[in-house]
Amino acid sequence: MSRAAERLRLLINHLDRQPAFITAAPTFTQTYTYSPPKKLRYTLGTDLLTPEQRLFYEENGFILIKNLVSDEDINKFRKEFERICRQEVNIPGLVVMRDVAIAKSEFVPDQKAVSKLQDFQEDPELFRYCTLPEILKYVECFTGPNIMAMHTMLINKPPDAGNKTSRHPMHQDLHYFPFRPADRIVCSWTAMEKVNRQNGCLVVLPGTHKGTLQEHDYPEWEGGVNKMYHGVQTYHPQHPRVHLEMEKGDTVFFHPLLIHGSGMNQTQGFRKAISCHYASGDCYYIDVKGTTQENIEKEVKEIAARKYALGDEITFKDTWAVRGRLVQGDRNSM
Ligand SMILES: O=C(O)CCC(=O)C(=O)O
Repeated sequence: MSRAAERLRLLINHLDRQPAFITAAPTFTQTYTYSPPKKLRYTLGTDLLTPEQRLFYEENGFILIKNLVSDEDINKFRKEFERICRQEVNIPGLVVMRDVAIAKSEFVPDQKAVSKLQDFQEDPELFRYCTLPEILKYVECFTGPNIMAMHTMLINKPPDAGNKTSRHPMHQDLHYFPFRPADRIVCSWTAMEKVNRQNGCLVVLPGTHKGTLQEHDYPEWEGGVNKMYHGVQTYHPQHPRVHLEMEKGDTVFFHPLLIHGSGMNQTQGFRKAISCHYASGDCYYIDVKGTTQENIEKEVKEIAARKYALGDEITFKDTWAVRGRLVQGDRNSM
């Protein structure tokens, strides 16, 4: 890790806290198939996924598992979210985001002001989501046994204020990641309540994970766009879409090249989901210079430099390396 990264790590108060609550669980004792059928590229041969489930992910780039996370755990995550909104806890590194429409209006107290929490890896209660055995056993089917939790979010999609800013533009998550290979990265996204078209469920374009990383930028939306909500500039509007309507606890796992987004929240309630992006501990960092990711690299570096009063020395890689947490097996190259 570079000197700048060390300093960043220090600044966000990582060095003096114990890594104790994030114990890397021993590798699952699942039997690995030594020679998986050649055609299966996106999934690994653990004993968990049925052949039908593997084929579904291979073809579509996502898989939905019903009723995976317990009500009890989700209720605990919800309570912790409310505590954070009431500012009863101060979590190092946590990013609290506000919807662009709400941020511009007068101050709205508590959770109504918060559209998303990012980087909750230092919050023991929320980070427990990333270590749940029921989640990790699926993650392992995509990443293999060494698992890093790289990016965490609790999304609290607000009722739309009338200008459609509660939408999330269609995008590929890999746009944000300077690590590879893409096939050993996966997102888990768990509904914290019933999600449907009315309150803005996830929308995915099945099969798009087989394509390449597209150019992303801020969409030109009249009502404004939330910070960092880049969208794909070119995808075929006729591509079949699937609206992932889910019940509380249902979890979707999806590939980082899958084009996805979410619709407007047309209800009066907040639509909550919790998610983590995982990568294999054997993934490696890449230099995004000269690629479509240069714009996001620039934006992330500017935000990190401002937030932690650092200069140009901070790298895109550093901003990820300090946030990543080992949750199972070995951290070999991340
Ligand atoms: O939960 C949502 O509305 C979409 C979240 C998402 O795709 C993201 O933040 O990358």
